[in-house]
Amino acid sequence: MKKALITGITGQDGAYLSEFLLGKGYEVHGVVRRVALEDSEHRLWRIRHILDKVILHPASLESYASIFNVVEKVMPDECYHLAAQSYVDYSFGDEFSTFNTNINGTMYVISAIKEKVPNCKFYFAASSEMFGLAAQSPQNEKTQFHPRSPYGISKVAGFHITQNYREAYNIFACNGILFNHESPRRGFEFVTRKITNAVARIKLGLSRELKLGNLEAKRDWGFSGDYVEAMWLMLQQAKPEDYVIATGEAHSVKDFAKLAFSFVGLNWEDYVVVDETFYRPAEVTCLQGDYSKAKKELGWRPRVKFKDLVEMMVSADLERVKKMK
Ligand code: G4F
Repeated sequence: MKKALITGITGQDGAYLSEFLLGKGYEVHGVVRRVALEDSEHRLWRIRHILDKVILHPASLESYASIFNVVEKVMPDECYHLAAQSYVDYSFGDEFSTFNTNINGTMYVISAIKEKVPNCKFYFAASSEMFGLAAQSPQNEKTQFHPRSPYGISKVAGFHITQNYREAYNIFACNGILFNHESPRRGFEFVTRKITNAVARIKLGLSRELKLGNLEAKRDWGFSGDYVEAMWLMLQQAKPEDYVIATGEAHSVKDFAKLAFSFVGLNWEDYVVVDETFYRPAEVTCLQGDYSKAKKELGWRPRVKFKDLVEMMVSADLERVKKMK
């Protein structure tokens, strides 16, 4: 039985990836913070339904020793390094901890792999935020990086660390350059979930308005459940490489809000208020991915369309908020 180690197993992607790997017959291990184990009700909700099937290990991305111990104990065949401070806006407020978690944390994981289990395949969750103010659209694996946030910079560093371990130490290490990917398991701080949660609350009479920042920003939004398959496919190839994973379509925040409100029969303009406190010091105005390499080499393609993704998230939030009422 193959063993997979997932950092960030309690997050959106970690939960979908765990389900996917369990379905493939893997023994799934996850790195979690000790506080998560102590507060499982709140912090383990995304993997509650599979808690009896996965093996959790307390460790912190801030401690090399703790990561090393987990790697030594598990000796994984594949390692998916998903854990990060992943909210772009926070990264402007706390660059130091973003760099510490995202850059040093990546170093700790890949370095422990090199020391203890060098044949383990390694996946790094790189990001379309690395493209930032991109000189070309759509962006592919050859597009130059121009990050616009401490988060984006930290992911560029992680990308190069991953490439360097591949070139210097022959580690089977891949970068997945994933564009925005969402689901009903998305955190509430991200714009898609913020919108669908607000739509549900407004529809059910619990709220009256939704404050948003830049409505014109465009993103290439896909479904997280589709994207975890691409992570796995990268590690099944003959050679380690880097891949863009996206839908190829860009939509604005306004488009998302308009569609989400329309699903419950409401007009977005009656509820959305622009609040400049949600603007970022440096914005990424448009991201759109070209996933043709992944399509050709991995045989991967996105399944869930934009409209279906918005509907899936609104429906899930309506159900959830109804139960809480
Ligand atoms: O949902 P967001 O916060 O996601 P963002 O910044 O694109 O980052 C996400 O995707 C990346 C992949 O490219 C990941 F690497 C990263 O970890 C994260 O998952 O914001 C999307 C857009 C931005 O342009 C933002 O300015 O929505 C705009 N926006 C407008 N109003 C807002 C809001 N974003 C948030 N979070 N909240 C608002 O009220």
